[in-house]
Amino acid sequence: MIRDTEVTRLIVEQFSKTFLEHIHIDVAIVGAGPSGLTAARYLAKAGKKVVIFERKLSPGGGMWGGGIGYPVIVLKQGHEILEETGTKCVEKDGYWTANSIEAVAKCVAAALDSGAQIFNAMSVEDVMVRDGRICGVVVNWSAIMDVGLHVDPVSIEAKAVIDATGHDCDITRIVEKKYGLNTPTGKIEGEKSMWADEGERKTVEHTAEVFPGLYVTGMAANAVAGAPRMGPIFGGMLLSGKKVAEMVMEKI
Ligand code: 48F
Repeated sequence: MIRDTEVTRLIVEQFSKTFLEHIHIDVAIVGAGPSGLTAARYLAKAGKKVVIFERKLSPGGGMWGGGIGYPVIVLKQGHEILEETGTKCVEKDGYWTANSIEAVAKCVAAALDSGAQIFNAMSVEDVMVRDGRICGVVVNWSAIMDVGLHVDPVSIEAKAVIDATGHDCDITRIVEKKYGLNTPTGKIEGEKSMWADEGERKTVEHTAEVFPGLYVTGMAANAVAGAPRMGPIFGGMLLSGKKVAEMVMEKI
């Protein structure tokens, strides 16, 4: 016989236990798009305690829909990073293509298998700062934030925070507003119009620590630095995710 309240107890008990095991972590990654998932995989594989906080129910960010909803992504570089997850990449005319649904599913699975934790439906709404350094994130359920309920969030301590929130560069925007950034101009330059070749190069180049303890990766790196968007080509996201993982590993 199934006892309904046993289902309740198991869910609440299991989630509370997992959450409490992750209130002091090495790296908090905000956003489970391709760059965040890749960073999480490499960091967790290196033995770091990593959590991705994802605002939506489904991790995957902008990769699900390929281009114009056709579930295909294109890569010019970095296909080997995707292949490490088990995603099949097909070479054609100097490019690689992959099924976007397979790519998301396998990037998520690879991050989890490496030991990263994903908390979905949870938004990061602020950071923690001590002695001029980011030392954690402030989180709340997305549903609470979407409805606009006046419910206070809770905090998670982390040695490093990675902003992988894509075009919005949500976390860097919060820090810019309150403290300014350690970038050449000290502010967010804003994403420029589509130019895949330049955007792909710049997203890796601009993957950086923009405030002590805060790193940007993926499209957030281009939005902060004022570089172009690049549409449904994803090699730069993967390379940026790998680069940010290496940068963080050197520091913590
Ligand atoms: O947008 P997204 O996929 O970021 P990315 O890894 O990749 C960009 C590409 O998908 C595409 C592109 C390819 O060339 O340009 O756009 O840079 O994933 C960002 C994730 O962050 C979540 C959001 O729901 C999405 O899944 N997110 C955004 N803000 C928050 C957040 C927040 N404050 N808290 C938690 N999650």
